[in-house]
Amino acid sequence: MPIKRLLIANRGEIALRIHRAAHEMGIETVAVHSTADADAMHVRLADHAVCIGPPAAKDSYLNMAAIISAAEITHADAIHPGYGFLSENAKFADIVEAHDITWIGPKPEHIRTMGDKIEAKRTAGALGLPLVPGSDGAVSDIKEAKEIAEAAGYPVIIKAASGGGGRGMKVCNGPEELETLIQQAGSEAKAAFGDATVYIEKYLGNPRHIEFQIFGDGNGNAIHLGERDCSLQRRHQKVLEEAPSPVISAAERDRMGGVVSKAMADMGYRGAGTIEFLWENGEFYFIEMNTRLQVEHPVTEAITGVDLVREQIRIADGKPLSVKQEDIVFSGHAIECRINAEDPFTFVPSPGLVTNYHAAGGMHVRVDSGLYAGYRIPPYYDSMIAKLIVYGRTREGCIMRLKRALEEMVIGGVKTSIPLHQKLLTDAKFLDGDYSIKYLEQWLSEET
Ligand code: MV4
Repeated sequence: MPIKRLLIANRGEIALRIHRAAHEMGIETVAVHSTADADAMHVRLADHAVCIGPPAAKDSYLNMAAIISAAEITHADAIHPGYGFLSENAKFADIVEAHDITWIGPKPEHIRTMGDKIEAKRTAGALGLPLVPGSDGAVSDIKEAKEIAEAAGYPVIIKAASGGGGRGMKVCNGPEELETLIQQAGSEAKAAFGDATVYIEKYLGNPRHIEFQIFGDGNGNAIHLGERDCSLQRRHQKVLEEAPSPVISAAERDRMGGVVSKAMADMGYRGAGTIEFLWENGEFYFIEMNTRLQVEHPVTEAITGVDLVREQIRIADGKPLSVKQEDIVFSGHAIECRINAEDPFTFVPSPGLVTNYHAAGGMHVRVDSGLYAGYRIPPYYDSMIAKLIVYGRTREGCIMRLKRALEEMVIGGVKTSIPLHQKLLTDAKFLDGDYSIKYLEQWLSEET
C-alpha cells in the first residue's frame, strides 16, 4: 500500500523539510509536537497535529509510546524520524515496523550495527572500506593494548564503542600514559553510555572530515552522491559544510564513491546513509557510519539535483532508486551555513522572540527554516534555527553569492551566527579551501 499519511517525528527546519517533500508527493502529513512547539511553522502547515508532551525531549520527541499512539489515532501509515531524536534508535524502528507502520529509514539491524562503533568498523572493514589502523575490536588487556598501540604508532586515540559526537575520546602520546587513559576512557564511557567498551586507533593529527552520501534500495542496489567536506566544526558541532570537497578530484570521488556504493550494495543497505572518513595525505580512513538523513544533506541536493527526502520516502515505499549512478552528474559547488540562535563569538545561546524576519532569496539561494516574525525560539532544544544553502557554478562564485545572501538575511530580536559566517568567508585559508578539522577552533582563538 503506498504511503498516504506520513507522521513527522521531529521539529524545526527538518520537520518542515520533510513536510515539503511529502506534500510534493501528494502525501498528507501529521506533525507531532511538544507544548513548547505548538506555534511552529511545520505544525501550522501539516494536515494534522498532535501534542505529544511537555517541552523536555525525553517526554515528547523521544517518547516512543506517545509517538506511536499519535500515529495510531491519526491513521498515519509511515513515520519519518528526521535527524537526532529517535532517528538512529533501532528499537524504535523495530517498534514502528511491528505496528505495521512504514519506517522511513534503514533496516533496524543496520542501525544497530552502525550504532556500535566497533561493529561498524568490523563491518566496514569486511566490506572493503579502508580503516584507521588500530585494535581489531575492543581492548581490555593492557599488555595487548600496548602491542596494538606500538604497532599503530603513537600517538593513538582511545574511543568508546558506544560513543559518538567525539565524547569519551582520549589521545595518548606514549606507553606510559596508556593504562591510565584506557581506564579513564572506559569509566567515562560507562558513565555517559552505560558501556565501558573502548578501542584504539592511530591518532591522525591534522585530517579533514569528508563524508560520502549513499542510498541503497535494500535489495542489493546502491548509489553514491559524492562527498561533503564537514571539517569546519567547533566542539563537534558543524558550522559550515560544502560539496564537493575542495581537495577531492573527480577521479578520486568516482573511485571512493565506487568503493562505498559497492559496500552498501553488498550489505543490502536500505535508505539514506553517510559514510564518514578522516582524510589525511590523500588517504581515506573510515571512522563511522550515520544511518540517517543529515543536517547538511542540501549541499548534496544542490550539486546533484536529487531530492534526498523524496528518495527516502520512495525507497521506504518499496520503489526502486529513482536515479542510476551513471545518471548522477556532479555540477558546481554548494555551501551551507548553519545559523544558530547564539552569540556569534561566545556561542552562548540566545533564544527568545524573533521580532523581524526576512529570508535571503534570489538565484540558487535556499533557506531551510521554520522562522517567521513573531515566532518565539524555545530554549529547550538545539540552537540551529535556519540553514542557508547557496549554489554556484564555481566555489568562488558560490562564496560571492553566499556573502550576498548573508547580507540579505534579517533575523531580529535574537543573536545569531550570521556575523561569524560573514567573518569566516573573508578568511584567506577558507578561501583557499586549506583547512582541517582543527582549523575553526584555532581561527576562533586567534580572531575573536
Ligand atoms: C579521530 C581523530 C583523529 N584520529 N580518530 C571526533 C568525533 C568522532 N566522530 C571521530 N572524531 C575524531 N576521530 C582518529 N583516529 C579526530 C577526531 C576529531 C574530529 C573528527 C571529525 C571532525 C571534527 C573532529 C574534531 C576533533 C577530533
